[in-house]
Amino acid sequence: VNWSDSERAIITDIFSHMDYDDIGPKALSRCLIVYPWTQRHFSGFGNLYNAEAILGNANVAAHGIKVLHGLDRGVKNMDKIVDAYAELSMLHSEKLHVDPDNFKLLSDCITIVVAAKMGHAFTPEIQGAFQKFLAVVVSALGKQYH
Ligand code: HEG
Repeated sequence: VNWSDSERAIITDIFSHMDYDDIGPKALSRCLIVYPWTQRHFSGFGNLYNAEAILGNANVAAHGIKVLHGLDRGVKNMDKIVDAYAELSMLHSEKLHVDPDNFKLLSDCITIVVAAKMGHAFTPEIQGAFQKFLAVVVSALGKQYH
């Protein structure tokens, strides 16, 4: 993957201002509500009966923050993203059995929540760089599946 200077600057900038504690819970809960089959991996998280329960679930919120911080290794290793996600890819494949299609769904939820927060500042150029970054991470997360 080739990154232009402007793409690198945009990614660094977005993550340096990222409000993990806000965006993480919103993105994961949105994923669980919009794509309810993703709930099957979180049966240990307690009440996920409806949107309100999911939005108010502290386990979902905590895991959302953890997952969003999972993007940090990509930001710090933009030139070796596949290596940076080898271990997480193995975990999601071999141990958690998460269908890799779901990575894309969660990444789209992250995009939507970041866009809603940034408003007009989320220009097409910024969206392009951000979605490119997420697409590379999603692809890397799928690399250890066979
Ligand atoms: Mg995953 C654990 C990152 C998508 C289900 N996920 C984790 C962990 C990280 C992470 C950093 C903690 C790993 C550890 O404890 O060592 N996840 C991560 C990223 C993305 C992603 C970056 C995609 C952008 N995860 C994802 C999706 C699902 C899922 C789509 C299910 C639909 N993740 C999942 C589960 C766990 C993790 C079930 C273990 C939760 C637990 O039991 O604590």
